[in-house]
Order: sequence, then C-alpha cells, then structure tokens
Amino acid sequence: MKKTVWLLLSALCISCASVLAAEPGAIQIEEPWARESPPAAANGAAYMTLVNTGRETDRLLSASGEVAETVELHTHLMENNVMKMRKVEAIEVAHGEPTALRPGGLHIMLIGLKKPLVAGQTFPLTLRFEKAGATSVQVTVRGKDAAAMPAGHAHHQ
Ligand SMILES: [Cu+2]
Repeated sequence: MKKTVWLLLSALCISCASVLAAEPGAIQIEEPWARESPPAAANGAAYMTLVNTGRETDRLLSASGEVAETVELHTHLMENNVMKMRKVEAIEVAHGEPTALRPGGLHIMLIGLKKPLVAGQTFPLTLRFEKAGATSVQVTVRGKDAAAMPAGHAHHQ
C-alpha cells in the first residue's frame, strides 16, 4: 500500500516537472497548411500560426522534412515594386503576439518537392525552436483556392 502511494506520487512529480520545464518557451502551432502544387512545380511553401504561451520570446531556427530536398525559412520583401522572397535566419515568436506565416509574408519554403502536394493529404515537418526545442507538425495540403488566412486575421501583422 505504502509503495503504491509512493509510486503514484513520483509519477505525478515527473509529469509536473515536464509541464514546468516546457513552460518558458512553450510554442503552440496552429493550422499548419500548404497549398496544393501544380504537377510540375519544383517548390512549395508551408504556412501556420505560431503562438508563444511562455513568457520569453522564442525563435524558430529551422524547419526540416522529407517532403522536399531543402527546407528554408523565408519572408517576402518589396524591392523596386517587385515582391521577392528572402531567406531568413530565424523567425521571432514573441509572447502575446501570434506570428503568422502566410502567403505573401513569412513562410516555410519547400525547395525541390519530392512529389506534388495534393489537396487533402498531409506531410510532417519538424520545427526547431531556440527555447522550445524540436517539435513535429502535420501539414495539411489545401486546394489551390484556399484562403490566405481565415476571415478576421487578414490584416494581422
Ligand atoms: Cu520562399
């Protein structure tokens, strides 16, 4: 009887400790998605919203996956009235301010797709954060007409 109680207590403590440890840099990843790619498309992009539920600013350092030869963090910049993509070293995720990766803005670039992205299918991506560490997400492929963002979020950031 005594032993059972002790085991239960230690099990509880272990779960407490892991919850607390994850707290400072806790990142929630909402709605990871990618747009369906035309059959011959070499590249694709993945989008999502990163929410920092911890107190400290975290940074997305890299993304990786089997879906493409190379996976990079990108943003869009206006240069001489032309929208251009640029690789970024990291994407900052501040507490209290969701960071939107969306068409025309920050995105995860999938360079050299190994096979076309087909609507309705999913593929895994591993995201590595400076504080929260590595986490895996399933990215859902949406049809070509998928809206950039749900209504109401369009003007965010
Ligand atoms: Cu890009």
